[in-house]
Amino acid sequence: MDYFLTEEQLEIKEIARKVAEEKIKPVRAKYDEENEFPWEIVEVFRQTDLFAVLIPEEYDGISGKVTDVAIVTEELSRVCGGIGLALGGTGLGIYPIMISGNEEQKQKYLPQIANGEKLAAFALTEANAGSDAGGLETTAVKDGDFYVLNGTKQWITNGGEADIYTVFALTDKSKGARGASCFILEKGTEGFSFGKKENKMGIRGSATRELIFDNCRIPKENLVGREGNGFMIAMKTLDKSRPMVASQAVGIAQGAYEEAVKYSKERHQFGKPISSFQAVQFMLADMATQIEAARALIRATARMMDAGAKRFVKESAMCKVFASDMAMKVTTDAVQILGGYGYMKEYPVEKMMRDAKITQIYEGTNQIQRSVIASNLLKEF
Ligand code: COS
Repeated sequence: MDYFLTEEQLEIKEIARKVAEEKIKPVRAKYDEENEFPWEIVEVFRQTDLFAVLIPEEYDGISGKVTDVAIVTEELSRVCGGIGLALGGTGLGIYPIMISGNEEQKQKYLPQIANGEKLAAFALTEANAGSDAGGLETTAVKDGDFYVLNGTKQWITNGGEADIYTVFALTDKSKGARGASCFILEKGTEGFSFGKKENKMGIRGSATRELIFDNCRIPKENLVGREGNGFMIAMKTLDKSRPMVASQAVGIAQGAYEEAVKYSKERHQFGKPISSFQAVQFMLADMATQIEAARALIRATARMMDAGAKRFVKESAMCKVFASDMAMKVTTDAVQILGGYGYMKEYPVEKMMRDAKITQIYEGTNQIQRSVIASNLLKEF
């Protein structure tokens, strides 16, 4: 489908595709196998200015537009759902600063992201605060010119590798979620350390770690927004980033679909390519239709966000739930079309199926997305 992308968008898309095909494809199986962080590819993202796509021009970036980030995310994820997260997780990590940071914080941190000098990470989830994001236990107690942070964050994308962390903690325990605040924490700060690196089912080219705060002192100027605004900042960040998870899902599905089409034309059974059988054709037709529907939903939502819409909570959740459920179905069907070969690691579709699963879980499970959609649509009538 033609989305009438601008010259600049077509250029960004082409660069991301070239990076994915030429640099990521040859190493994706290695990173998946070794569960290592892809620093060599981060260097390529730097050189090709892909980090700059995350950031508006006034902070040394080249875009900051949701549509452009969605295009890049889809292209990278088409080849590998994990490696592109060095960039995607960085976007999520700096959105709180872009949304609610003051000018000084934006001037200090955003250019370092734009030029790829530093990666970022978003730290909300805890062992007992997953879907119930308001159930945080990490505390930040004011002490003169500092806040003293204590607690542990879990499953943080880019954890350990990133230099800049946006961390959510309670400044007023008595108020629960309404007592949460957001802070910028730099790697190397005393009292800030990392726990074990997780051994995951998919997106294994991405680092996921625990963050540990033990009397960690954060300068008070690193508070983002006001005390007590943290939950709202976290929710607005997720509203902005869920279409990116959806784009990741569309990319993974697109990659799996292309593998399935190619294989179905090459594989002969009963004396014919399996693509000549209606059973396979109908699967391919459904895959293509569902992918395009998800992409169209994301493009429409991104256009709305880039045009300055104030509220897109429902649309953003719709993108994530539709695209991630679609990606799970499409990647599973791709494995089915490749049959026994699809189940083997020689072909990339089993990895794509593993990578797709996380998109139904992180940045809010699809059950939470459905709750968000329902509670917002019920308010409309
Ligand atoms: N934008 C702005 N404000 C929002 C908001 C949004 N999208 N969603 C909620 N809020 C505000 C509400 O308006 C409410 O404000 P008041 O205190 O002024 O009334 C406050 O935040 C609390 O909202 P609510 O009562 O809806 O919160 P709940 O605790 O019921 O939970 C859900 C809300 C479940 C939607 C939230 O916890 C959530 O998104 N959970 C999933 C978290 C997640 O994605 N985790 C993954 C982490 S990153 S990998």
